[in-house]
Amino acid sequence: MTDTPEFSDEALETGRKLCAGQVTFLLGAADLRQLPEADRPEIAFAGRSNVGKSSLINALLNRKGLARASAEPGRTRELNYFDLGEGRMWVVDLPGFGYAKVSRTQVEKWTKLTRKYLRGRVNLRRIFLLIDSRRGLMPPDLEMMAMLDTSAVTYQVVLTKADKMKTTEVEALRETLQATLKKHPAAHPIVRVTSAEKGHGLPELRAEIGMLAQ
Ligand SMILES: Nc1nc2c(ncn2[C@@H]2O[C@H](COP(=O)(O)OP(=O)(O)O)[C@@H](O)[C@H]2O)c(=O)[nH]1
Ligand SMILES: [Mg+2]
Repeated sequence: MTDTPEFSDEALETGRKLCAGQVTFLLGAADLRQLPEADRPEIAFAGRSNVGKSSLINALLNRKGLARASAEPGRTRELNYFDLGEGRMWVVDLPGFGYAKVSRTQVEKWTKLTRKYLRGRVNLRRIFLLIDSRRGLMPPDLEMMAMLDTSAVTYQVVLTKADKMKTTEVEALRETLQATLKKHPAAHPIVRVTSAEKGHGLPELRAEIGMLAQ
């Protein structure tokens, strides 16, 4: 995975510093009325259950305890808010989707909440849509992308668990996805490849976050 440098040393350092800053769990919101003020840039992480969302957020922010905060029973169906850098940015862990055992009523509830959130959150800068490197795009991911396209929120695909695949395979998937994403109006053209386990791609993702916090 030899990328030509896309970020300046300064951008990488800005991202590193931001993500090494204080991060605290604020609240889990089951209703949009509970959301904190839209007074700062906001980013959100979305993905199918088990895609590696908690692991990636923890690895990015160098915090082991965060996952626990948002993995308490019930919390997994809420929008979990973290305050990054003492007021610099809201980081949101969106409820996982596509979980087979969830009832239809719960899916409908999730869809309604997410759609309202995506349409109404004015400070939302970008959604990171996590995709498992071993699986690629699955039907629930395509549904999520359709929802993001109609909400006109920029989303960037982030491949997770890259350590479980050969570099050539991950790169081929990245290329295919980037071609597919050209047809999606709200999609960011670059797909990021990450491994929460090995740390691959984390400095670059932190640099993106640092730029979004400006
Ligand atoms: N090999 C590998 N496994 C990972 C990675 N990230 C997550 N996992 C594993 O994938 C499973 C789901 O991870 P989790 O972060 O809880 O997913 P979530 O449901 O999306 O929050 C766990 O067993 C993790 O240990 C990674 O980068 N590499
Ligand atoms: Mg999780």
